[in-house]
Amino acid sequence: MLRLYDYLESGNGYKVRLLLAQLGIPFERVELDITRGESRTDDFLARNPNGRIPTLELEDGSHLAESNAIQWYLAEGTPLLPDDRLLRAQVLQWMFFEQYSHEPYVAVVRFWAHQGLLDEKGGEVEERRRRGHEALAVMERHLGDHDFLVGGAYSIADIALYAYTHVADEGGFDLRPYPALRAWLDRVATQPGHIPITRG
Ligand SMILES: N[C@@H](CCC(=O)N[C@@H](CS)C(=O)NCC(=O)O)C(=O)O
Repeated sequence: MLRLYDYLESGNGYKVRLLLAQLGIPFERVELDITRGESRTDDFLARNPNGRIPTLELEDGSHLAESNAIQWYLAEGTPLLPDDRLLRAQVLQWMFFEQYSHEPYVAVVRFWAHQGLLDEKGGEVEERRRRGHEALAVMERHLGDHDFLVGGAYSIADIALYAYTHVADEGGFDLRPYPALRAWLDRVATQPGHIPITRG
């Protein structure tokens, strides 16, 4: 059986949990408390030298890290990853956007808020919120005339960006200025097999 090294609060972990649930793939979840260094033990570093969850252990004992790479691996051959060459590249386009222009701002400020670090981080918080809003505005423009991010159908690109966008308010991001984005959040949350971030 697949084994997912995970941390329940993590949107990166949630991407994989949500996809596994929607594909109906059974898996064992191993919760690591990343705030107590449990992803930096010798045992875990042997599984992922980068010391981060999510990390997926495959049936043959090999390991795969990086949430979007794991999603790509799991979704291959399913309706959640298109066959068409251009659509596949567009899925990657949104996943790279998520990692470079969205997650470092929207996810990181939420993590700081959860850890009570907002005062300590000072002006960095507002700068990251500004950059996070830039990413949300890009999504809003696209979703103004598209139901889903790629090809008119729900895909792993939507999962990648849903994970931290739907909890952005926890980092102080007000989503009221983004009506198309909020309608998309509702569409994603009503896809078959959807589970909340709080469920392991
Ligand atoms: N780019 C990676 C980011 C993974 C990541 O930053 N994981 C965080 C939790 S969301 C983590 O494991 N942090 C623990 C640590 O850095 O020790 C992905 O998409 O999976």
